[in-house]
Amino acid sequence: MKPVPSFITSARGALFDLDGVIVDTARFHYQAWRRLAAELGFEFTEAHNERLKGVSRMRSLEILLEIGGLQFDEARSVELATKKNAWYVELISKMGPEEILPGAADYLRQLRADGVKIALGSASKNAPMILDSLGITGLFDAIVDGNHVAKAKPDPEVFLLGATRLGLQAADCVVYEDAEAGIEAAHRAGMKAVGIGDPAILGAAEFVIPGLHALLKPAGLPF
Ligand code: B16
Ligand code: MG
Repeated sequence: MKPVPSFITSARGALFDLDGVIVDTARFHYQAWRRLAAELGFEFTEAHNERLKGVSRMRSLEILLEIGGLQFDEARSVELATKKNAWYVELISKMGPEEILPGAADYLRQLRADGVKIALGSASKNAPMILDSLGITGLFDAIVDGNHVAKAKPDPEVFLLGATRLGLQAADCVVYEDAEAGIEAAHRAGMKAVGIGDPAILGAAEFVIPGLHALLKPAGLPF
Protein backbone atom coordinates (compact mmCIF):
# COMPACT_ATOMS: atom_id res chain seq x y z
CA MET A 1 0.00 0.00 0.00
CA LYS A 2 1.19 3.55 -0.80
CA PRO A 3 2.09 5.55 2.34
CA VAL A 4 -0.75 7.86 3.39
CA PRO A 5 0.33 11.47 2.73
CA SER A 6 0.60 13.86 5.66
CA PHE A 7 -2.03 16.27 4.24
CA ILE A 8 -4.57 13.53 5.01
CA THR A 9 -3.32 12.57 8.46
CA SER A 10 -2.84 16.17 9.61
CA ALA A 11 -6.20 17.56 8.37
CA ARG A 12 -8.63 18.83 11.03
CA GLY A 13 -11.65 18.59 8.73
CA ALA A 14 -12.83 16.05 6.16
CA LEU A 15 -15.40 16.92 3.48
CA PHE A 16 -17.07 13.99 1.73
CA ASP A 17 -18.87 13.81 -1.56
CA LEU A 18 -21.71 11.28 -1.24
CA ASP A 19 -22.40 9.52 -4.51
CA GLY A 20 -19.41 7.47 -5.64
CA VAL A 21 -17.55 7.95 -2.34
CA ILE A 22 -19.87 6.71 0.42
CA VAL A 23 -22.58 5.02 -1.65
CA ASP A 24 -23.07 4.27 -5.33
CA THR A 25 -26.50 5.44 -6.44
CA ALA A 26 -25.40 5.97 -10.08
CA ARG A 27 -27.25 2.83 -11.19
CA PHE A 28 -30.51 4.13 -9.69
CA HIS A 29 -30.03 7.55 -11.34
CA TYR A 30 -29.39 5.64 -14.59
CA GLN A 31 -32.58 3.56 -14.32
CA ALA A 32 -34.69 6.65 -13.66
CA TRP A 33 -33.10 8.79 -16.42
CA ARG A 34 -33.37 5.88 -18.89
CA ARG A 35 -37.06 5.53 -18.07
CA LEU A 36 -37.57 9.24 -18.73
CA ALA A 37 -35.65 9.07 -22.03
CA ALA A 38 -37.73 6.06 -23.12
CA GLU A 39 -40.90 7.99 -22.36
CA LEU A 40 -39.56 10.86 -24.49
CA GLY A 41 -38.75 8.41 -27.30
CA PHE A 42 -34.96 7.99 -27.29
CA GLU A 43 -32.31 5.66 -25.91
CA PHE A 44 -30.13 6.65 -22.96
CA THR A 45 -27.06 4.43 -22.47
CA GLU A 46 -24.77 3.69 -19.55
CA ALA A 47 -22.03 5.66 -21.33
CA HIS A 48 -24.37 8.67 -21.47
CA ASN A 49 -25.00 8.25 -17.75
CA GLU A 50 -21.27 8.72 -17.02
CA ARG A 51 -21.70 12.36 -18.07
CA LEU A 52 -24.20 12.93 -15.25
CA LYS A 53 -21.99 11.86 -12.33
CA GLY A 54 -21.55 14.67 -9.82
CA VAL A 55 -23.71 16.98 -11.96
CA SER A 56 -26.82 18.72 -10.51
CA ARG A 57 -30.32 17.43 -11.28
CA MET A 58 -31.34 20.25 -13.66
CA ARG A 59 -28.00 20.21 -15.48
CA SER A 60 -28.35 16.41 -15.80
CA LEU A 61 -31.73 16.92 -17.48
CA GLU A 62 -30.22 19.49 -19.87
CA ILE A 63 -27.53 16.96 -20.89
CA LEU A 64 -30.14 14.21 -21.32
CA LEU A 65 -32.30 16.44 -23.53
CA GLU A 66 -29.23 17.40 -25.59
CA ILE A 67 -28.58 13.68 -26.15
CA GLY A 68 -32.20 13.24 -27.30
CA GLY A 69 -32.06 16.37 -29.44
CA LEU A 70 -34.98 17.89 -27.50
CA GLN A 71 -35.67 21.28 -25.93
CA PHE A 72 -38.41 22.26 -23.48
CA ASP A 73 -39.35 25.42 -21.61
CA GLU A 74 -38.51 25.87 -17.90
CA ALA A 75 -41.90 24.68 -16.58
CA ARG A 76 -41.86 21.45 -18.62
CA SER A 77 -38.19 20.84 -17.67
CA VAL A 78 -39.00 21.13 -13.97
CA GLU A 79 -41.93 18.75 -14.47
CA LEU A 80 -39.66 16.17 -16.17
CA ALA A 81 -36.94 16.47 -13.50
CA THR A 82 -39.58 16.06 -10.77
CA LYS A 83 -40.92 12.94 -12.44
CA LYS A 84 -37.43 11.44 -12.74
CA ASN A 85 -36.73 12.27 -9.10
CA ALA A 86 -39.92 10.50 -7.93
CA TRP A 87 -38.81 7.32 -9.74
CA TYR A 88 -35.28 7.69 -8.34
CA VAL A 89 -36.55 8.20 -4.78
CA GLU A 90 -38.71 5.08 -5.10
CA LEU A 91 -35.58 3.09 -6.04
CA ILE A 92 -33.28 4.49 -3.34
CA SER A 93 -35.90 4.22 -0.59
CA LYS A 94 -35.21 0.46 -0.62
CA MET A 95 -31.50 0.97 0.22
CA GLY A 96 -30.05 -0.02 3.58
CA PRO A 97 -26.65 -0.01 5.35
CA GLU A 98 -25.47 -2.88 3.10
CA GLU A 99 -25.21 -0.31 0.27
CA ILE A 100 -22.43 1.65 2.04
CA LEU A 101 -19.24 1.33 -0.04
CA PRO A 102 -16.48 -0.87 1.49
CA GLY A 103 -14.67 0.84 4.37
CA ALA A 104 -16.63 4.11 4.17
CA ALA A 105 -18.45 3.92 7.52
CA ASP A 106 -15.35 2.57 9.29
CA TYR A 107 -13.22 5.38 7.84
CA LEU A 108 -15.69 7.99 9.12
CA ARG A 109 -15.52 6.37 12.58
CA GLN A 110 -11.72 6.27 12.40
CA LEU A 111 -11.60 10.01 11.62
CA ARG A 112 -14.02 10.79 14.47
CA ALA A 113 -11.87 8.78 16.87
CA ASP A 114 -8.89 10.89 15.71
CA GLY A 115 -10.82 14.12 16.48
CA VAL A 116 -11.35 15.11 12.83
CA LYS A 117 -14.55 17.06 12.04
CA ILE A 118 -16.65 15.62 9.21
CA ALA A 119 -19.00 17.27 6.72
CA LEU A 120 -20.91 16.11 3.68
CA GLY A 121 -20.48 18.16 0.49
CA SER A 122 -22.84 16.69 -2.08
CA ALA A 123 -24.76 17.98 -5.12
CA SER A 124 -27.70 15.72 -4.23
CA LYS A 125 -30.90 17.21 -2.85
CA ASN A 126 -31.73 13.69 -1.65
CA ALA A 127 -28.58 13.45 0.48
CA PRO A 128 -30.26 13.68 3.94
CA MET A 129 -32.69 10.90 3.02
CA ILE A 130 -29.88 8.72 1.64
CA LEU A 131 -27.75 9.15 4.80
CA ASP A 132 -30.78 8.23 6.93
CA SER A 133 -31.45 5.08 4.88
CA LEU A 134 -27.79 4.09 5.30
CA GLY A 135 -27.99 4.81 9.05
CA ILE A 136 -24.91 7.08 9.09
CA THR A 137 -26.35 10.61 9.56
CA GLY A 138 -24.92 10.69 13.10
CA LEU A 139 -21.35 10.32 11.81
CA PHE A 140 -21.47 13.83 10.26
CA ASP A 141 -20.93 17.12 12.12
CA ALA A 142 -22.43 19.10 9.21
CA ILE A 143 -24.39 18.30 6.07
CA VAL A 144 -24.17 20.53 3.01
CA ASP A 145 -26.13 19.31 -0.01
CA GLY A 146 -27.88 20.48 -3.17
CA ASN A 147 -30.55 22.22 -1.08
CA HIS A 148 -28.01 24.62 0.46
CA VAL A 149 -25.97 25.83 -2.50
CA ALA A 150 -26.78 27.89 -5.57
CA LYS A 151 -23.69 26.99 -7.60
CA ALA A 152 -22.80 23.43 -8.61
CA LYS A 153 -19.31 21.87 -8.59
CA PRO A 154 -16.75 22.80 -10.02
CA ASP A 155 -17.79 25.93 -8.12
CA PRO A 156 -16.22 25.68 -4.64
CA GLU A 157 -19.37 26.86 -2.77
CA VAL A 158 -20.38 23.46 -1.35
CA PHE A 159 -16.95 22.83 0.19
CA LEU A 160 -16.42 26.40 1.43
CA LEU A 161 -19.78 26.22 3.20
CA GLY A 162 -18.82 22.81 4.62
CA ALA A 163 -15.59 24.23 6.12
CA THR A 164 -17.52 27.20 7.56
CA ARG A 165 -20.11 24.90 9.14
CA LEU A 166 -17.27 22.93 10.74
CA GLY A 167 -15.73 26.18 12.03
CA LEU A 168 -12.50 25.49 10.11
CA GLN A 169 -10.34 27.26 7.54
CA ALA A 170 -10.32 25.83 4.02
CA ALA A 171 -6.62 24.94 4.31
CA ASP A 172 -7.39 22.69 7.31
CA CYS A 173 -9.80 20.53 5.27
CA VAL A 174 -9.39 17.64 2.85
CA VAL A 175 -11.98 16.74 0.22
CA TYR A 176 -12.87 13.15 -0.78
CA GLU A 177 -14.33 13.07 -4.30
CA ASP A 178 -15.03 10.69 -7.20
CA ALA A 179 -15.73 13.32 -9.90
CA GLU A 180 -13.32 15.55 -11.80
CA ALA A 181 -15.61 18.55 -11.22
CA GLY A 182 -15.45 17.84 -7.48
CA ILE A 183 -11.64 17.76 -7.46
CA GLU A 184 -11.63 21.11 -9.26
CA ALA A 185 -14.14 22.49 -6.73
CA ALA A 186 -11.84 21.40 -3.88
CA HIS A 187 -8.82 23.10 -5.44
CA ARG A 188 -10.81 26.28 -6.11
CA ALA A 189 -11.80 26.21 -2.41
CA GLY A 190 -8.11 26.05 -1.45
CA MET A 191 -8.30 22.42 -0.28
CA LYS A 192 -6.34 19.31 -1.22
CA ALA A 193 -8.30 16.41 -2.69
CA VAL A 194 -8.31 12.63 -2.38
CA GLY A 195 -9.67 11.09 -5.58
CA ILE A 196 -11.77 7.95 -5.21
CA GLY A 197 -11.59 5.92 -8.40
CA ASP A 198 -9.42 5.79 -11.51
CA PRO A 199 -6.08 7.72 -11.39
CA ALA A 200 -6.32 8.17 -15.19
CA ILE A 201 -9.48 10.26 -14.67
CA LEU A 202 -8.72 11.82 -11.28
CA GLY A 203 -5.07 12.67 -11.92
CA ALA A 204 -5.57 16.26 -10.69
CA ALA A 205 -6.13 14.97 -7.12
CA GLU A 206 -3.17 14.99 -4.72
CA PHE A 207 -3.75 11.29 -3.91
CA VAL A 208 -5.95 8.71 -5.63
CA ILE A 209 -7.26 5.50 -4.04
CA PRO A 210 -9.78 2.88 -5.20
CA GLY A 211 -12.01 3.38 -2.14
CA LEU A 212 -12.01 4.56 1.47
CA HIS A 213 -11.10 1.04 2.64
CA ALA A 214 -7.57 1.88 1.43
CA LEU A 215 -7.25 4.44 4.27
CA LEU A 216 -8.24 2.16 7.16
CA LYS A 217 -5.52 1.73 9.74
CA PRO A 218 -4.55 -1.86 10.49
CA ALA A 219 -6.27 -2.62 13.84
CA GLY A 220 -4.49 -0.94 16.75
CA LEU A 221 -1.74 0.70 14.69
CA PRO A 222 -1.20 4.38 13.86
CA PHE A 223 -0.11 5.27 10.30
P1 B16 B 1 -30.29 14.69 -6.86
P2 B16 B 1 -22.79 13.73 -5.43
C1 B16 B 1 -24.71 13.83 -7.30
O1 B16 B 1 -24.26 13.40 -6.05
C2 B16 B 1 -24.78 12.67 -8.28
O2 B16 B 1 -23.48 12.16 -8.54
C3 B16 B 1 -25.37 13.15 -9.60
O3 B16 B 1 -25.46 12.07 -10.52
C4 B16 B 1 -26.76 13.73 -9.32
O4 B16 B 1 -27.34 14.25 -10.53
C5 B16 B 1 -26.64 14.86 -8.28
O5 B16 B 1 -26.04 14.35 -7.10
C6 B16 B 1 -27.99 15.47 -7.93
O6 B16 B 1 -28.75 14.49 -7.27
O7 B16 B 1 -31.10 14.56 -8.12
O8 B16 B 1 -30.51 13.59 -5.86
O9 B16 B 1 -30.42 16.06 -6.24
O10 B16 B 1 -21.81 12.92 -6.23
O11 B16 B 1 -22.55 15.23 -5.53
O12 B16 B 1 -22.93 13.25 -4.02
MG1 MG C 1 -19.80 11.95 -6.53
